[in-house]
Amino acid sequence: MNILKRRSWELPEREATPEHIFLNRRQILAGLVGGGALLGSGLGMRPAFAEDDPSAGLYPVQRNPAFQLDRDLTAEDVASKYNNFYEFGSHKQIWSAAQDLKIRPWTVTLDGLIDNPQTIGIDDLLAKMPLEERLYRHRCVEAWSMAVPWSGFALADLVRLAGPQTGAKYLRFETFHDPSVASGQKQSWYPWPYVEGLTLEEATNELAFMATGVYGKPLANQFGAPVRLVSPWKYGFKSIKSVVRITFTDQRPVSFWEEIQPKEYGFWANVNPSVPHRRWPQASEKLLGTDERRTTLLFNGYEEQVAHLYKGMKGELLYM
Ligand SMILES: Nc1nc2c(c(=O)[nH]1)N[C@H]1C(S)=C(S)[C@@H](COP(=O)(O)O)O[C@H]1N2
Ligand SMILES: [Mo]
Repeated sequence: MNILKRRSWELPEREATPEHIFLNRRQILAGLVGGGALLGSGLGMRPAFAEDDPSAGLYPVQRNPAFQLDRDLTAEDVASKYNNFYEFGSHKQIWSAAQDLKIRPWTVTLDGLIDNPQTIGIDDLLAKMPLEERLYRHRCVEAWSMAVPWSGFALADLVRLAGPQTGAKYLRFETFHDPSVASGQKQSWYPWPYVEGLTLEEATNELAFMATGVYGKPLANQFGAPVRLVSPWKYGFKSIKSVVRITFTDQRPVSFWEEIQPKEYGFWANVNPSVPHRRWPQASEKLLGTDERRTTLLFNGYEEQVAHLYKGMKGELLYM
């Protein structure tokens, strides 16, 4: 009876509960082999975070006080062990598998309709960009949310570096493609590599951010190291991880999820509590790591910063 009554939108919550059990088991397991310090060597497991990241010395960076939260930060341990990163599996416990991703050397290619096409090493890029910390909410389309301190730089600064030409209307972002490291990419029914897109206007909005760190350290692999997009007024799937290419184009990009299921996932994907997903409501969200559910806010609470971008747009599915 319960099974029949259970709606699909409850899935994320159901997955969230077993997560605690998973963690407890892991801790117990660690205890059995003599403590957390052995996690890296015992049992063939890898440490959750790369200690040898060459950019470690850059963090922590100064917090930008313009970005305030209406809730507590999600605990680091919770946010780093509940991730969507389909390249490493279609479940939430990918943090361990994601440690296989080699994040040096790493280059980001800027190409398309720009004056300064280039392929730039991540450390050169980090040296060029003014880094800051921002506290942002993050709302997954699956109706869970978190609040995290990202470090990185405004996407607008990267756009300036690229020098868009007239005619450039969109940014098309692409994730790495390496099935030998990311076993999810061996699943050929997914349209790899992961692709996302923004309009140039969205990309130069003050909120659009490229994260290179989180919790005062370089990004751990599972968060999308070494550089990922953060567009907090949109559903989380827009915030593409481990970016290797940004193409400036006059064509609207078709994103990974849009290609898989265009009836459920569109280009705009702005958060709106009154527009349900086809299979579940979006009115509220579960705060990761707590028992709390909260009412979801229009544009995830960033209405003031972004609502003007969509004023007067007609015939667009802005909220899926
Ligand atoms: N390349 C890539 N980027 C991705 C995803 C993914 O599977 N692959 N998942 C997206 C989804 S659905 C969400 S909710 C966020 C999750 O980010 P987090 O794991 O840092 O919380 O990453 C987004 N970016
Ligand atoms: Mo998501």
